[in-house]
Amino acid sequence: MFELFTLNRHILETQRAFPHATGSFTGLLQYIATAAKVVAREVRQANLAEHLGTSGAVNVQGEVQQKLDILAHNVLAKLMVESGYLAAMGSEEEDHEIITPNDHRRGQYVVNFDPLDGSSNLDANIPTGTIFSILPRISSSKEEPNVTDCMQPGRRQVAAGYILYGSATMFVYTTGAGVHGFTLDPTIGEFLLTHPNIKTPDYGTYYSANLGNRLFWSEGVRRYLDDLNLDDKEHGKPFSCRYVGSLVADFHRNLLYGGIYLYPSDSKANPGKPKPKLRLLYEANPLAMLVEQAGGKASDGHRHILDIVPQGLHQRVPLFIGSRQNVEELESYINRYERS
Ligand code: AHM
Ligand code: MG
Repeated sequence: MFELFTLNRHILETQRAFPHATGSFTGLLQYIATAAKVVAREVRQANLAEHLGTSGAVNVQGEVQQKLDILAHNVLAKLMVESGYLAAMGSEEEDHEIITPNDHRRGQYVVNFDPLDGSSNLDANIPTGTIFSILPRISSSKEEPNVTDCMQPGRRQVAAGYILYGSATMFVYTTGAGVHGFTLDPTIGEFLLTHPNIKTPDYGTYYSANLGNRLFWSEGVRRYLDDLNLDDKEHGKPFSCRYVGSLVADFHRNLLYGGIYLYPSDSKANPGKPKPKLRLLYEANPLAMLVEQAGGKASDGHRHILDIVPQGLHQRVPLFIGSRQNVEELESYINRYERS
């Protein structure tokens, strides 16, 4: 008989190691896990329940919102507010920070999240994900929580994780003591530990990038990509390219198999003015904490992602993330061909 190690048990046992833990953090993670099960159910039934397609609205990023983007945001936001453990949150789907209303109990934590990443893939039945970052509240409990609570460098995260809605639903998280993955057993409605203490290979031979943007990348990134495509068997080259276009799915695959995910700045929409796409607070930071905990690295080409001081709730950053040696090799190309 295999050991029935549920996510709830894992969270509780991890937190028991901290003698001063109040249970708030444990409670918050449990609420997120419950919300994830609801979102997973909705994603699975979307085709039948007519939840696919666009909502007709556009979010602050200028992106068309899918019906499920809004549904996932509402489920997560409602449950986290009701938990009583949260002071404020930042969501990809809301222009401004969301403050827990003062008729609710306000807690000591802040969550930044992307409710349903990769949602433009939904109609084609391709995996999507939820990404979350948990920070300590910095405003005092006597003052109103505010946007500065959400805008903290990634190094201050106390936990981070994602839920992957793939062929199975997985919950992968870290509280700074390794990365642990759980698979939802739909017959009992529990996440079960299937991937304890995930370590990412130090070097991998896969890369994930939208190669359609290649012409609009900087010289350093282009030369790095050319290097990966060389005939050099000793270093596992040419690498294999695997790109789903859903960050959680691409990241998860590389975390397990090793390699690098790249989303550099590109000048496709703004000739001469390269711009990044992915968001720092609820895409790059949580995945950076996870990858570092698994032994990998996350960089914007010059700096550790986790050291960046946020300038805005929806700030975008170039993202190079994955196996440590691969990311460092990319950085050496950027240093050689570009000035910061
Ligand atoms: P989203 O948060 O609006 O879904 O956008 C983020 C997504 C990532 O999941 C994915 O890696 C990337 O955007 C794909 O971008 P592109 O279509 O340019 O390859
Ligand atoms: Mg996203």
